[in-house]
Amino acid sequence: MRNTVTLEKPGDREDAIDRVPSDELVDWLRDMILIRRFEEAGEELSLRGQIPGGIHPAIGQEAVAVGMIRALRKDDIVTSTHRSHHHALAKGLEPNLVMAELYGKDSGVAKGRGGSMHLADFDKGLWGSNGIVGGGLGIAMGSALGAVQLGLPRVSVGFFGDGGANVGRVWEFVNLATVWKLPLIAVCENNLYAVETRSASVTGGNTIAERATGFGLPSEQVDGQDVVAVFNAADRVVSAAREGSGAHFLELLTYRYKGHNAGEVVTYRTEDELNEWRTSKDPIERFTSYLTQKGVLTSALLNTIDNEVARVVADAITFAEDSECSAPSTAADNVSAWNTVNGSTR
Ligand SMILES: Cc1ncc(C[n+]2csc(CCOP(=O)(O)OP(=O)(O)O)c2C)c(N)n1
Ligand SMILES: [Mg+2]
Repeated sequence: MRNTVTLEKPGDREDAIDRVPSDELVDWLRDMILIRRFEEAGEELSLRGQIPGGIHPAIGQEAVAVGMIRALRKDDIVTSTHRSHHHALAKGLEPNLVMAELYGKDSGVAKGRGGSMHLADFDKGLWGSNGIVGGGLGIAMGSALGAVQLGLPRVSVGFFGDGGANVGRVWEFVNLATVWKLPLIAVCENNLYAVETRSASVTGGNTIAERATGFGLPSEQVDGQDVVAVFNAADRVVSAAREGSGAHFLELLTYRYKGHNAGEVVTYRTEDELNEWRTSKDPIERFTSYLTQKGVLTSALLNTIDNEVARVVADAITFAEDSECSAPSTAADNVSAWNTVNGSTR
């Protein structure tokens, strides 16, 4: 691993994980297993042609979403990327409505207009997944600026990938968020690849986290396969940002087990590399062991969770398949331009 830039940790503060009740920790594991099973089902449905358009599974990246988002309050804001289902489910969007959106059905979170890359639920604080690499961070920055202007105590988290970290606009957002001391957490979800490109082959400097320090931002690189480490880091920066310390940067090291999109034939990495991540760093396995050692999880409880999650995913598929597509006559609804389809001039 390359050099790490660590954020100063207040000496008198216990790790945030120690304050989380046991039943909540079990909920985190349930969320992580739900994300994995939802994504596995989504990939299979996509390959069978049930889901139109592409999807980008986040299998392997569950701890990033759950660890970050569990450190937030419900009214804190998240913006996501093209790889977004894990963020959406961790932010509390209903699996039925997310699955229906992937199917392009009227009952989906965006009425089937957006699909996988345009999940949004303003009531739940998800201000959109985003097909424009690095674009979501700008929306999170706008949300953080809005919070300051309106005097709202909310914090905004903008996710982007290692590919996004090589896009100029990301650093424009980071710069302004620093200068304006916005309550923004910029989170680079570094899964080592951008489509077929190995991040290390196109990324200068020691770490992505270190780049942020050049803008004067507190910045930290964290093991993104350890939900406890992600949560502890997230809690530190979210609390600090909420108290007015300004923007923060986290680089979370993670790995996607599947191709860039469902069905991609992966030719650009070795089986050994994949197996190493799957066997020795799997976030669900690691958290399962952690909870078992803590005496919080038994194999019977894990079995119950597995069965519950299987039911939730099966119900989501049934819900999506039974839902209707939007009526063609509504195709131009919510289009913010003169509506010439049905003759209205607004
Ligand atoms: C501005 C822009 N450029 C290029 C693309 C095509 N594209 C889609 S995903 C992607 C790779 C993104 O990699 P990364 O940011 O590491 O996210 P990951 O897919 O690994 O989650 C690219 C280049 C795009 N969607 N938007
Ligand atoms: Mg990537």
